[in-house]
Amino acid sequence: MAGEPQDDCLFCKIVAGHVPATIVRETETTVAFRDINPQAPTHVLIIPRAHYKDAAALATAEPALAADLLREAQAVADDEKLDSYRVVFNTGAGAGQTVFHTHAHVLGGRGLEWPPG
Ligand code: DGP
Repeated sequence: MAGEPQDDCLFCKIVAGHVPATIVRETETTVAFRDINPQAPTHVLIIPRAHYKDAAALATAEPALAADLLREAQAVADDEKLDSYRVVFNTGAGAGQTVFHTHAHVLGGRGLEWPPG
């Protein structure tokens, strides 16, 4: 069923507490934790507790939950005292998505170039 935990999903295991992570924020619907391979001084991943494979699937099924991720991105930025930051949803393998459970990357704490690589 849509949104149900998947046995083979790494981020579902983090939500369940079966895989350790450095969690920085939690809400009823989301979990935010530090990326294991940080690309900036602040690199936090924000995920919905519910399993959707990517941002598009989440936004279609539960738009309010997609909005929760963006609100939490600002909360992370506030916690980390970031004046500016970048939110990235890699969507599809060709765009660099490697974990197929929706996640927002929140990056900040250094100058960020545009265009991204
Ligand atoms: P993406 O490539 O957009 O699917 O991002 C997946 C991110 O997940 C990547 O930046 C590395 C991070 N990651 C992978 N495995 C783990 C893990 O076990 N723990 C944590 N904290 N992050 C992970």
